[in-house]
Parts: sequence; structure tokens; C-alpha cells
Amino acid sequence: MTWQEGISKCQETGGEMVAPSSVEENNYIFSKTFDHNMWINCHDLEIEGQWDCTPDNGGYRNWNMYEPDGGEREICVELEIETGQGRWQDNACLDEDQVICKSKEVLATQAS
Ligand SMILES: [Ca+2]
Ligand SMILES: [Ca+2]
Repeated sequence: MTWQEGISKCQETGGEMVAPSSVEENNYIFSKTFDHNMWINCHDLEIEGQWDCTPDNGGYRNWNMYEPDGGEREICVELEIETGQGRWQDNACLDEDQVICKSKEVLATQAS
């Protein structure tokens, strides 16, 4: 599904698309990928080159070599599963990728 479809799908199920905040979390998400790259909840929609992640992931970034490279054509962020081995790249938001959602209960537990 597209990045926006992923956002909506996670909300429909009472969760939220994830933005990894540590190498451990990034590796966990990468372990859930199969044939496709995995969208994460980061984008540079408002200001080109300024990446916003939701929920705020403390500035954690895990870019693959030569990424991000998409300028204004690529706004959404995904885990790349082949050359990147879970490192990030920017890509066109209409690409068809996998999505992983985090449940609200988990978020509440972490916040307390
Ligand atoms: Ca961009
Ligand atoms: Ca890119």
C-alpha cells in the first residue's frame, strides 16, 4: 500500500504507523519485512530535507548509503530490505510497500 494508505490502515485498527527510535526497534521492524520495503512514519513534507517522524523518535535516523537522495520527488521514508538491510531511504509516497502498526496500548505503556 502507499504511505498514506498505511497511515490510514493503522489508524483504522486503533494503532499508529511506527517510526523506529533505536537500532533495536529498527532491527525488530526489519525482521517483520518479507518481499517489500517497509514504510515508516517519517517524511519531509513540510520542509524539503527536514525529516519529521511520528511519534517523535528522538532524532534517530538510519539512512542507507547515498540516501536520502530524492529531493522534492521523494517525501516518504521506508526501510530498504535488499542493499539497505533495514537502513532507510526516501521514496515516492505512492510506492506500494509493506506497513507495520504499533498498537495504542504499547504506546501508552511506554509513555507511563
Ligand atoms: Ca524529500
Ligand atoms: Ca531515495
